[in-house]
Amino acid sequence: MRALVRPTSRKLADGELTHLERVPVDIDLAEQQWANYCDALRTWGFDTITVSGADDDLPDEVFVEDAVVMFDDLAVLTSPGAETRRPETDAVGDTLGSLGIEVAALELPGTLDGGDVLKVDRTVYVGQGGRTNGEGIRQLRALLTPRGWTVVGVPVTKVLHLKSAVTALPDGTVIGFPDEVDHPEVFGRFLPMPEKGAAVVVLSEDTVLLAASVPKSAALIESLGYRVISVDISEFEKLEGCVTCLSVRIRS
Ligand code: CIR
Repeated sequence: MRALVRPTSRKLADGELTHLERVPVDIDLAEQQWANYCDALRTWGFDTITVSGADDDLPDEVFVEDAVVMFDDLAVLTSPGAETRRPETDAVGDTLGSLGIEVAALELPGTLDGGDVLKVDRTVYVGQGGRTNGEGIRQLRALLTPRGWTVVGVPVTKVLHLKSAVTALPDGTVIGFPDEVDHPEVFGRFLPMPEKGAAVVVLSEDTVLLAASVPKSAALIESLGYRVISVDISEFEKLEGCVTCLSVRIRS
């Protein structure tokens, strides 16, 4: 298993903000937290593939999940909804191409951020909100339907991305903090979490990665029979990032 990661720009503090106030960021701490996050991925069996060099003109580039989404062996380069983030896909596409991975790309006027894409089995929930528009969803559906995926659009109004609000446990149960979830009834099984930002990265069938900022949710998930790995990502949370956005898992 492999995971795509991208080092942080030293200008992370200048990244896009939608729902939070801008606060100072400790960039050295951010770099350390990013290294620890990558270590956790490697500990759980992922080879990390680093997208070429940090580019200080792309403050949000560390949030690599927004630039590409994997569907089986196909990588779909997104069409980021924030203008400042559009150039991020170039280096991601180059890295994937050099690995021999098949790459498709969404195009303007369609916009879609990877943070809006939640896969549960063969269903692809796509948040339609500030960053992703209907044309972006339409293009993704056209690419994926012939490949056996069902694309389901979900309005998102309360948070930046669909996956800021909801992610899925390995058993397919969708979890999230109810105040941040627009339409919990859309998901087959929805389990409320006690804290904002209770997002998981699935590391294996019985292990998930959570942010250190959500200990009650970690305890709840542990009580359901999962092993929970916690990582501190405080500096990325200041920029509206969560654990999912720092990597793209390639399971082929
Ligand atoms: C942004 O607003 O685009 C970045 N500051 C944060 C992106 C976080 N991405 C994600 O949760 N998938």
